[in-house]
Amino acid sequence: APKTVFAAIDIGASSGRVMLGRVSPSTGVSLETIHRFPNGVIELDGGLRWDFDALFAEVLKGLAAAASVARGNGERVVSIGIDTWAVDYGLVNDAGELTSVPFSYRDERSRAAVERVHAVISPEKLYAVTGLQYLQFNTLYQLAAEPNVDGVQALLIPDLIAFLLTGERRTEATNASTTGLFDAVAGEWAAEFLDALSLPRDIFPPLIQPGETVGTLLPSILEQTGLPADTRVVAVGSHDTASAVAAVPASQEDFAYISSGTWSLVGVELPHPVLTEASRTANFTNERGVDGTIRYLRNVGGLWLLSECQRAWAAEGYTQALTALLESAAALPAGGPQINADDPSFTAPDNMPDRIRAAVRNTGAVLADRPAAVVRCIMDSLAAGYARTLADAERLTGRSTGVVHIVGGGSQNRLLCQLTAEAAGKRVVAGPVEATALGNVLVQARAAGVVTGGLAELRALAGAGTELVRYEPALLRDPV
Ligand code: LFR
Repeated sequence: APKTVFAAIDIGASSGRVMLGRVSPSTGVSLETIHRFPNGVIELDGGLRWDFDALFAEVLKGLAAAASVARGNGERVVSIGIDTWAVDYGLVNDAGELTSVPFSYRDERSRAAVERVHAVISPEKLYAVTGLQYLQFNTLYQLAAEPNVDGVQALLIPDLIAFLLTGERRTEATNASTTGLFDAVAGEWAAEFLDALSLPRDIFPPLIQPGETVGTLLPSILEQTGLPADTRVVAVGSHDTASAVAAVPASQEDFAYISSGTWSLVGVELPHPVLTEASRTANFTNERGVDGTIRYLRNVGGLWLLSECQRAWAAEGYTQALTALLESAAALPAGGPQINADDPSFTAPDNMPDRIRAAVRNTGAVLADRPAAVVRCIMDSLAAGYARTLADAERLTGRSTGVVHIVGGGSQNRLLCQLTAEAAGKRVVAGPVEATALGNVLVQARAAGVVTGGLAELRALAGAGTELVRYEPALLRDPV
């Protein structure tokens, strides 16, 4: 029989890719990137949106390439898993057509809707049921900003891709938990809130859990991709952070994690939500993880600050490679100026170096007008934000953490990892960089029966194929 492979569609805010994952219960997972494509917010019709048609075309291109690579190897793609960022959705009518181009959470339109929602449901009540951190772009505020939701359903971005591939409408549960309309304890839609906001009860399709089958591919998709007729779309942790946390290679129970990419998601895994008022005021979230776990975390600013600076500098003709820039930043002395990386004023794109300099000025300090100084400020600020959030997580859960795992793009940033270990006073274990795709593939592999076990087993496999790098809190630099 042909060997089994899994296709992972993993789309982030700055790029997407289609990968093939090969899974062995003894040696772990190997990932092959088949197709990589850029992503980013675009300005269209007076809003910041995602170029969804272009993204879907790239997905099909990637799946076709994956089918042909697998065929060439005598392998069979048994399933496809999809993950992207959370919160955002496309509105689909009865005919199955998108009625508009999906908005990005970076668009400002939801801000005005926040007060309207809170006038109907208090923030305290919202938190007591959903356990979701307040972010101005949570799905419920975006929906409240829609002029009309009659006769349409909201499909979260990964669910929208799954729908276009299979014709089946589902809402995957880990991502549903970021809508602000999901009951964290019951694991069901919060019908009372849908009613209170005059949203149809079926504004979202029914829930599906990671590991369950969404459906098989539509004939037109089979034709365009050349995938075998029995290829299934399997629900994974479709919220990218849920997939990433599922692949944190923790071997001890008292671990914390930082999924560090465009955003930094900093927290711990819990069996039950924490819905206390202290948790709400600290703005910790109780998002759902794979296998019904709770991702108890907080959004901390992320490498978006850096990528936006790089974009601004490139536009000015300054194109020093990131590694060199980070080295210059690492050579600067500790104790420099910091910003609050979480400030919503950094959410929108453009002019990032200027905005960071202005934020430093507001603290009464001065930031040198040099890219290395700006980069150092970003790294110091992120590390401080991570440390603060880790300490808050310990306080709010009453659990102490023995090790901090950093996964995602930020795990390759040695300056950030070292500064984090120092600021948190804890050992940091960095890697894998591809945790999200690994989590995606591993949940598919378990659904196919190729691997068995719970998250601990999946985590051991996630760590097996990667070299993890340790950073100790004591300065490793030469003593003076
Ligand atoms: C990370 C992420 C975060 C979510 C943010 C917006 O990629 O999914 O978890 O808060 O994007 O959707």
